[in-house]
Amino acid sequence: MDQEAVMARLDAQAIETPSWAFGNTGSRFKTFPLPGAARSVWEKIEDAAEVHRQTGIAPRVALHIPWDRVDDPAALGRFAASRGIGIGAINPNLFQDDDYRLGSLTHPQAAVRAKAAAHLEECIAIMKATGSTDLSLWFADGTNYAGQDDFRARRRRLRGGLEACAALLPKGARMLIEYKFFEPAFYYTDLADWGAALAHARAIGPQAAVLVDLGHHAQGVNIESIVAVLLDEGKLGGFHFNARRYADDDLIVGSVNPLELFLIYAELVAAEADADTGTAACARTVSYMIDQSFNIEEKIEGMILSVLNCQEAYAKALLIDRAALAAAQEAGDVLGAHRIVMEAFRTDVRPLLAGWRRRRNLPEDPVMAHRDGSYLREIRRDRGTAAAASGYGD
Ligand code: PSV
Ligand code: MN
Ligand code: MN
Repeated sequence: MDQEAVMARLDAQAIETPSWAFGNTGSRFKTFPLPGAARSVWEKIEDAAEVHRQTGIAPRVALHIPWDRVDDPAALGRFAASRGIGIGAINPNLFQDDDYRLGSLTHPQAAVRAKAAAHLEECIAIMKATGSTDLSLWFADGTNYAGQDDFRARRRRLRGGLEACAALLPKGARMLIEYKFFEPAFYYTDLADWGAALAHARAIGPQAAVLVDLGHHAQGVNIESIVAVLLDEGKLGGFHFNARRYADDDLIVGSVNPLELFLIYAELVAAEADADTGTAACARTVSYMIDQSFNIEEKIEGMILSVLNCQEAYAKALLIDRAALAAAQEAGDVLGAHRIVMEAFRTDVRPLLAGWRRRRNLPEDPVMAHRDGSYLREIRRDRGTAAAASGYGD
């Protein structure tokens, strides 16, 4: 792909940031308060807008309900628009109420399932009022002991709850079903892997797709091949980008394994150009979202870095010589094919990206522009240091 074509593709890239990354968050051991950290959903939106201002490719912010207190969603949508961004995915919270001890949509008691369904309905109302088109679903549901509950009964309850939820979605909106192989349940997780999520998404139909969170797999799993399968099935709905080393660490995207991030983008670029129209269409509708929390580092700077690392990985993936790669693969040239992929990965795209930013009147170095800019100074001065709560979002 020539430089102009790469520039045009970079123009279309969009990465959604998560509101929950901008407030004070910590581990179960300690939450360290950061001067200037956002104290409300309004301030989180302002911080997300700063990330977009500096990078040019983060035009939406995802919300988490009720970590984000949203009394008037339409007003919140207008506020976001006034700051130059939109509202992205709505994330229901079906894991922090006492009632959810045995599950939410999978709970053995109908009354708790109904409560979970009502919360999903409330989130869909927020989608309608804010213009959000993605309902992002993660369930902490699972069991801790053999015999605690019936696997298939739980699966059927979940299917019923998802189907009922899908029926309420506005036209053109989707539910993205996230899986995670461990945590918080220790014996069995109702949506443990992409296969479980895919089966539900297929049964529900065009309004459901699978969400891949990079932190939700066992060590060493080949995530790019999962991405390829889901694209081929027309069921890759979106990503929660982050980086992990030991568990679901939610570190800065690309900070642990930039090669993995690049190889994931390589699958996406290939699928966008696929002759199969279903695969290509699926690749074009993927929602690129970040799911992170910052415990000791600067939050807005960390988010800018995450967004830029996605841009760098995408730019490198666009540089893969696809024709040469196809020829090497057909010829069975194992190392020739590998070399072509690694050539693109090793290319220094920083000058290309600086050029792209110059053309868009963006700072050439967004991290330094943020560090030296007035926004950071002002929020540190005006917000002070908020008392850190124990959980994520309060
Ligand atoms: C769960 O680990 C998860 O990745 C889900 O996406 C949640 O919504 C998010 O983290 C925030 O806890
Ligand atoms: Mn996630
Ligand atoms: Mn996670």
